[in-house]
This record gives sequence, C-alpha cells and structure tokens, in this order.
Amino acid sequence: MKYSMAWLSYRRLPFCEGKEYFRKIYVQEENEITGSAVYELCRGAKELLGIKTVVIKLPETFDQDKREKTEEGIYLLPDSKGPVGGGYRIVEENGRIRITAAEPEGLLYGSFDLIRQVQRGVSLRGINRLKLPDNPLRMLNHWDNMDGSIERGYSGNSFFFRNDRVLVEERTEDYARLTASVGINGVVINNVNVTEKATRLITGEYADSLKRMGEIFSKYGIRLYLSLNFAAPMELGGLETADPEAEEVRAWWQEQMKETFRNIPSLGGFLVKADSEGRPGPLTYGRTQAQGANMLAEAVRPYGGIIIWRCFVYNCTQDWRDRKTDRARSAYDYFMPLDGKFEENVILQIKNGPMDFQVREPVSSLFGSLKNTNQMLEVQIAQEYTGQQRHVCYLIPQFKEILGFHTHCREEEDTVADIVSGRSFSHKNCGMAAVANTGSDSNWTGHDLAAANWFGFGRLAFDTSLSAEEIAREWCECTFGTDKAVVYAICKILLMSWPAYEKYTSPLGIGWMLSPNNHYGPNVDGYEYDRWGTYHRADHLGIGVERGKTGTGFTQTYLEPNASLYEEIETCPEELLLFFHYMPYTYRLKSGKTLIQHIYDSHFEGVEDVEKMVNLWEGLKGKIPDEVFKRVKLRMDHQLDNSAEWRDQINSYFYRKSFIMDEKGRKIY
Ligand code: GCW
Repeated sequence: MKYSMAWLSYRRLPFCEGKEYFRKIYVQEENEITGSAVYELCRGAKELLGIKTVVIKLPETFDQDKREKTEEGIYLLPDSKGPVGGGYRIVEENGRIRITAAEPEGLLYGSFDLIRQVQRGVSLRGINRLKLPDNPLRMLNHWDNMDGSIERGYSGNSFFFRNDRVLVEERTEDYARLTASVGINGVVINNVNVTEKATRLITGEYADSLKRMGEIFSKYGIRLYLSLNFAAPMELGGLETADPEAEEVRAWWQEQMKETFRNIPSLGGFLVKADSEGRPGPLTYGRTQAQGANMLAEAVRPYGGIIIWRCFVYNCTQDWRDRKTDRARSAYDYFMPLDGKFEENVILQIKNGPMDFQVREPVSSLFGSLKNTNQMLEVQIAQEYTGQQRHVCYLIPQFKEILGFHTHCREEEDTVADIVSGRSFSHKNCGMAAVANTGSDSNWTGHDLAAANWFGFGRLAFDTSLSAEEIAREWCECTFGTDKAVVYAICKILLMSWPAYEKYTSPLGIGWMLSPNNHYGPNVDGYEYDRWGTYHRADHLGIGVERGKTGTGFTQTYLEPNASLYEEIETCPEELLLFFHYMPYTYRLKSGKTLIQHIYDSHFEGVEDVEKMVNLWEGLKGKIPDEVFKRVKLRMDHQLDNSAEWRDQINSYFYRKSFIMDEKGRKIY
C-alpha cells in the first residue's frame, strides 16, 4: 500500500503571491545536501505551483553582493559569515529570494521553510526570516526491533527492519525528507532494548544496508545512530565479562568500533540503555554509569562518535510495601554524584519527568542540578501513556511547559530549554530527543492527527520559542490547506486534547492507574501491588505519594526555591499535588472544591471535552479528504467510549473508597 507524505503531500495551490521566483533556482555550491535542497524546491514548485523550474549553476566567482545584476529567482548561497549550525536567512529583494547559510544544512532547512510559507499562503514578497536552531542535536529515537515489531509502536510495523533484515527502500528516503523538513538531524533506528540480532548491527553483517541508509540520511543532513548492547563483548566476542574496566573489554570495543565506523562512515554514534529494566550495564561489575559510558566514549572518539547514555536507571523489582524506595529519586541518586565525571563526547539523555512519560509529571530534578555534564532532554511522541495514537493527544503544549521550567540553576538562562540548548553551561553536545511515533501505516502515525506531534517535535526542537498554537497552525495548514474553518476546528481539537486527556485519566499528577504491560485503558490498581515503583497509595481517607521530607524526600532533590515550593502543600502546584503529597479527599483546593469533588468534576468534564472534539471533527465532513475524515472519525468515536470508561472506573473507584457522594448527584457506579 502506498503511503501518504503527511505535511509534504503537496496539493496544487490556486494562487501564490510570488510564484514566479520558482521558475529559476540558482545554486552556487553543489554537494549532496544542496542537491536535496534544489530537488525539494523543484518538487515543491511542480506539485504546489505547477511550475517547471530551471536550475542554474552559478560560477564560483559569483559575487552575491553585486546582486543588482542578477536575474529573478531563488538563490541558494553559501555564506561563511552567514547563520551557522543549520541556521539560515531568507530574504526577498527586487524579485530575488536569497537563502543564505554557513552550512549546506541551513540551505536545506531554508528551502523547506520557504516551501512551508508557500503551503501556508504567505506572500513571498519582502520575506525576511533569520532562523538559528536552538538545539544542536534534534533527534528521533525509534524503538524498532529487527523482526519488524516496534516496542510501544502504535502505527504498524517498522520500516527500518523486517524479518531480521535492514530495509533500505523508497520509504527510507521519504522518511528522511519528512524528518529533515522539520529540522531533525539525528535518528536512532533500533530499540534501546538491544537483544539477539540487533546486537549484531555493529558487526559487518548489516554493513552494506546500514551504509546505504546512512548515505540517504546524510543527503538530508541526518546522522544515523544505533542503540548498542553493553554486553556485546560477551554475546559477540565470547569474553567472560563486559566489565568496563577490564582490559580485554576495552580492547574489544576499540577493535569493534574501528570496524563499525569503517563499515558505516556516516555513523554518528550510539544510544545506550544500561542497567535498566533487565538490560546489562556497569553496575553488574560494581562500576559507575560514568565508567561504563566513558569506556565506550573512548572507543568511538577517534571517529568523532558520541555516546548518548540514558538516565532511565531504577529498581524495577521494588516491593510495593516499601515506602522509602522512590523510583522518582532514582536517576537523580545515580547520576548526581557523577556530575563532571563524563567524557566530552558523552551526553546524558534524561526523560522529561522522574517517572515515565505520564500525562503530567514534574520536570526531572537532574535538570539544573547537573552543571558539568552534557545533557539531552528525552520526550515521547509515541503516545505510550497518552492514548497510544487512538486518542488525540497533541503533546507540544506539554513539551513547552517542560522547556519553560525554571530550574533556578542560575540567575538567568535557567530553564530546561536553556540547559539542553547549551546556553546555560556552554555545552556543545546537547539537545532534544523524542521517542518516535511512526510506523508502516499508510499515514505513518496511525492517527492522522498524531503526525502533529512528529512535525511539532521537530519544529520545537529547532525553534523552542515557537508556541504550541503556532506549531499546530503550521502543521494544519501544511497538511490540510488554509481553509479557515478547517484550521480553526483542527487546531482547537489539538489544543484541547492534552488537557482533556489529563482530566479523564489519572488526577493531579498521580499518573499510572492504567492497564499493566500494554499501558492502555483504566485499571486503578493495575500497578498498585506490583514491582515497578508506580503507586498511588489510595485508601479510604486520601490518595497520593508522600515525597516531602517526611516521605521519600524527593522534593529536596530540586534546587531552591523549587524544593520548598513542592514541599509546602500551600505552594505545591495543584496539578502535581498528588505526585508530591498524600492528601485527604476532603482537602480544599484553591477552587474551593474538595479533592474528591475535583476528581469527579474533572472526569466528567474530560469526557465532555471529547464530545466537543468529536463535534468539531464532524463539522469537517466534506472539507478534508474523505478517507482521512473517516479514519479519524473512527478513532475519535473510540476515544469517546474509552474516555467514558476512564471516567466511570476512576469515579467509581474513588466513590467506593471514600464513600463521599458527588455533590452534583451524577451517575457513579
Ligand atoms: O516506559 C518504558 C516502556 C518500555 C521502554 C522503557 C525505556 C524501551 O514501557 O517499553 O523500553 O520505558 O524507556 O527504556
């Protein structure tokens, strides 16, 4: 089945102010990336505007400052004094559009930006845009397995692997086009849980296809990365240990990396999940996370490689009776003492929250606390805990809140966005990564509206100052066109969706309460007596995990004034109240409502919000392609049923625990 091109599915536009520019494209420096830029501009011109473009090579001696002598058209001009790091400038003057950048990537991003402006119906006359990427690394992490399945994948199978083979197909290139069009510059193609065949991806066995894939990515300014297995020296090399301090282990990795980088010269490096959920790591040998990461860093350094080391390390065999062990503290407790001990080519990749991609969590307290270590923010656009791409849940507003969080690590430039961009501590190896939400489905993301998270993550990672509303609108106009009614309804649905999901699922930051293993649908006690460290501790009087000083002390891992803010019930943000504190059902919130009444009200409201979303969507019949309309309609009908299930189970559970009636006398079971 042929797939769509999502926001790059160009429809012929009836009108475009300034379309003449696209008749001629002048290019000064020819290389593989500017080649892609030219290709994209020509393709956009043909499909959006019905124009056949003439491409003209400018002589090396072309002096762009003498522009009055040049003809109309689009000029792609390298400019060593121009915007760096993938940044670009687009300026229209006297019938010429000049895209300038210090690096070819910038010319590519500028070209995609120009096409977006055309798609959005923006006049190109007098256009003047200067864009510099905020984050050096803007990555997607695919959790794809070599048998073709995807861990936490909700949109079909992998398009990177099938039956233990690496796929290099037309779709590889189309994926690269989509991904690069929003500014992503690094892709990890295999699951962080590396087992069996995937362990062999670093050997010669898959070298040819990985090399070709790397080349396709490179044309689009994307670097290929792999996840690796820390126990590879044992599993592949037959050694008796994977101890990072053992001489034979270090030698094994150095030899292996020599071969791997020779086989795949465009490789950027590796993502590592160690000592986590059963995966091997340095702790087995009494070594620290830094010893493990640095050993690998040394092996990849000669090839310019980097090691992205995940901080998702915690005890997943906890006893639920134990109230002192706190999974939320875990990453902090492991990594804080190691601040400053990692090599320059190591980056710690930190999940946005201290638990695991719940609809609401505080920001990880490692952000701001770690000052001398390269850091990357990990978010999840695969909607593992937020409706699995069957519910609409536009996550960019959540990411905006995370990025905007003030850690108070410095007087200014202290937000998560400042830290991971490198502004706070002058780091160079840093940025943002998202667990990807794509698969082999014909629309790539299962739910058509989930593509907004893919597009949005890329756009936001490139430009963290964009608002969630702006990104929604951009995506919508590129995907569905500029009809005002369509844009209004779809943006409204997107922006309502995360708050709605929060309302009808678990209340006030407590999280979880969902079916174990598959993580879909309500199950209040699903994790309550289990080993994963994810409890709500509800009884007949109240609910919440006490993480203040009298509890696990997690509040104290934040820098002041945040530590006190979370410690005190009066100042603790209410949306996180139950994350930080055990509270009685009768506690009065700032709204004047009791906690239990808030739970009832928000659950009824959440489902009403979904009803509104369904109505908005129904109003679009005939205004968007029928196939898309129907596909989304089916999912939204399911979302409505499923949200009602959430509402009724949660409300009934708390009514039965607390014996307190809903003041409004609504149906609770
Ligand atoms: O949230 C958990 C997921 C696992 C995942 C793990 C991780 C890849 O349920 O499926 O494993 O996080 O982030 O490593």
